[in-house]
Amino acid sequence: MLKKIISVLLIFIMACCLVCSCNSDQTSGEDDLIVVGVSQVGAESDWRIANTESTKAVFTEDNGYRLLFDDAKQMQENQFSAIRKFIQQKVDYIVVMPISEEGWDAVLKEAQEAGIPVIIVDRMVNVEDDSLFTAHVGADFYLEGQKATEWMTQEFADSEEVNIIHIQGTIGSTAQLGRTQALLDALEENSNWNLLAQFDGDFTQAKTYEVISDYIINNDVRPSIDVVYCENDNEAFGAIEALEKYGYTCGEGGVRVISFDATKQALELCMEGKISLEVECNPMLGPLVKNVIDTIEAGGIPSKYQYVDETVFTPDTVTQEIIDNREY
Ligand code: GZL
Repeated sequence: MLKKIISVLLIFIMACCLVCSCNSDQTSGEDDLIVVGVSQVGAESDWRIANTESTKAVFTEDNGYRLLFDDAKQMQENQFSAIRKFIQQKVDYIVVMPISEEGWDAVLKEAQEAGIPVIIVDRMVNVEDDSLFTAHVGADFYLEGQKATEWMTQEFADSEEVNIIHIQGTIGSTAQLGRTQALLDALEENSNWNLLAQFDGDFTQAKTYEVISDYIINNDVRPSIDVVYCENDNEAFGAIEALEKYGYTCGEGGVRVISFDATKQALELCMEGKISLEVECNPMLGPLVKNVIDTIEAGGIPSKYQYVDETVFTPDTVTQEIIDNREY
């Protein structure tokens, strides 16, 4: 009889232990790891995939981190849900690559009230109170656009007319806002520049192929195009595909395709002459984000804003060595 009671008791105790270990949130049981919740936009472009890889490469257990990664599939509401889940899980830090600038005040306030530092990466958030985030690591997108329009000014210095098609990135994203504003400002300054059409390419190859194809076939007269200003490389791939399908040549003497990001595949097209200008936008931001967290962990105060250094490439400056050594 006694043996029976003891075995029932043992089974009961084991069951309790099992239930407790299943109920613990994802952040317990590894007290020495720094838990980082990352909300990523999606996987819409080569740039984004490289940015994700750069983030995952630094937040590893070997480096002392536990990474909770969420892909929002380009929907802002999924980012809000992910951040609220990270708060429930009591992560140590939240990293957000915001899809667009607006709408972040409430959810970032919840993170602040939970005492969790938030680091904004790549694009920016437009919030009333910038204490809602600890630091921003990214690029100066207006400057990127200025680099492109300065090149256009030199390239077309002797042209009477410059006919431009503008393919915008995800509307409301900082990258789109900055790159677009630079072009609009340059259009104001150059009265011989004509904006033939402006489309939302959503940073994807498929959308850009579709809008340029529709534009060409729905025009009574075959449009005379000098420049297609694409706000990222995947849009440039779609533009080249559509232009070549309808008999345009891309490059010197033809349509000048301008692009942003400077991924490997785009630099190969640039070296080929099909992309006339590549403005670099560096996705390898993981180490900079880790540096922000390491600074805080060491009791320091990180810089509020950190911009990455970026350059431009033309068919005359791209080399196979540059392409072979490229991280993305
Ligand atoms: C820029 C980044 C943009 C890239 C696109 O930092 O936000 O989003 O230029 C990506 O390729 O989709």
